[in-house]
Amino acid sequence: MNVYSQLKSITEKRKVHMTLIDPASQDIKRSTEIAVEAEKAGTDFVMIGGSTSIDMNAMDETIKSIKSNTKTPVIIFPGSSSMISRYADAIYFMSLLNSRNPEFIIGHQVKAAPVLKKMGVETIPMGYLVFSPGMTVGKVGEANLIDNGNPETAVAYALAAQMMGMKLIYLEAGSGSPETVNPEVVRAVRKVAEVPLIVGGGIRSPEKAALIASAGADIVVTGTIVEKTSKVQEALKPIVKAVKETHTF
Ligand code: 1GP
Repeated sequence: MNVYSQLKSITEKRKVHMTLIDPASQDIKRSTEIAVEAEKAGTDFVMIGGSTSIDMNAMDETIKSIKSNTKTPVIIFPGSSSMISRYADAIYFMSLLNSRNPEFIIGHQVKAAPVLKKMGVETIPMGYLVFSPGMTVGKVGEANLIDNGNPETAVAYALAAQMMGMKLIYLEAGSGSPETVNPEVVRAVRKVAEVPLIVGGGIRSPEKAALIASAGADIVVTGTIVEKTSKVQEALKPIVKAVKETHTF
């Protein structure tokens, strides 16, 4: 079963937790330790990537190390066309739909596509939407930030992503954001989404994770929380539990 089918079949039964590890934030040894601890905490998938571009060799070495120490599927969350690796289980073939710069909508994708085809890595088409405050990804990705209190704009973008054939929709407040995507925005997008909905940015407690999941996120991503603690498993376990036990209502 490919990663997308695996993801779809889990989201049909329950909510999914993903751990984001940014290889630009620490060395390979530490990134691997975080993945090992996150697996013990019950995370479903590991995402590797971020807004700071790193080269293919660093991606390869990080993913090889994580793959040889864990069984959790690894999905690349690329910030640029160089952030690819044959060792990953899949890559989000993502488009930052609300960027002002076509490079982030289609440019990097055109550069990466022939390389990915040769590698044979599974590509999952994903519409990526950045909300205020947007943090680093909002600046680097030159996003026209979507107002976090404006469900109409978010819904219009999500519908457009879906009509373009994207298989996932990601609502992003920005890594380390002081606030999450507004649960009302999540709820409104969930109503029209026919594909799994990912939400991330600023989720650092089980309560916030449950709030976002109950509003309609199928997949909840946390990143900063595991990079800021020496007790990854302890910090992550209650968040993973909250996500997996929450239902949309
Ligand atoms: C960022 O959505 C992810 O792309 C995770 O955000 O680092 O705030 O958990 P945090």
